Amino acid sequence: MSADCLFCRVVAKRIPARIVLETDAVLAFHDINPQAPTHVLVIPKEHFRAIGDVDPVTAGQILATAHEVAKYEGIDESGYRLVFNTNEDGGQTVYHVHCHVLGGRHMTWPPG
Ligand code: IU
Repeated sequence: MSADCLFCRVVAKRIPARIVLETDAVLAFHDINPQAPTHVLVIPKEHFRAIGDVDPVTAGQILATAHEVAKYEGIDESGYRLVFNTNEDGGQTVYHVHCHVLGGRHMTWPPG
């Protein structure tokens, strides 16, 4: 746990979140400022700054859980988008790696 990390505090249940799924390794919860009808964040419980710092096993757990979230939210067949905003140009604002699961509407391309 990183003492000043917001998402570590969510993992520790010190900050409330609307949890969708939880395993020993990862937590999925609704984004506080949703950008689509479904907008869930999947995070590892262990603190990693960004996707480049994550080991392959944990990365796989994040992706597998993201798909489970899509199934749980009923958007796996209609379609969804997974996003890892990474570092400044990537638009990352919270430096505890997280996978955005977005769906429930048609996504445009390219992203802004
Ligand atoms: P980003 O990829 O680092 O920009 O995404 C951070 C996300 O975390 C963003 O979508 C916020 O709305 C979301 N979030 C949250 O769900 N709860 C919070 O307390 C804070 C940010 I601060």
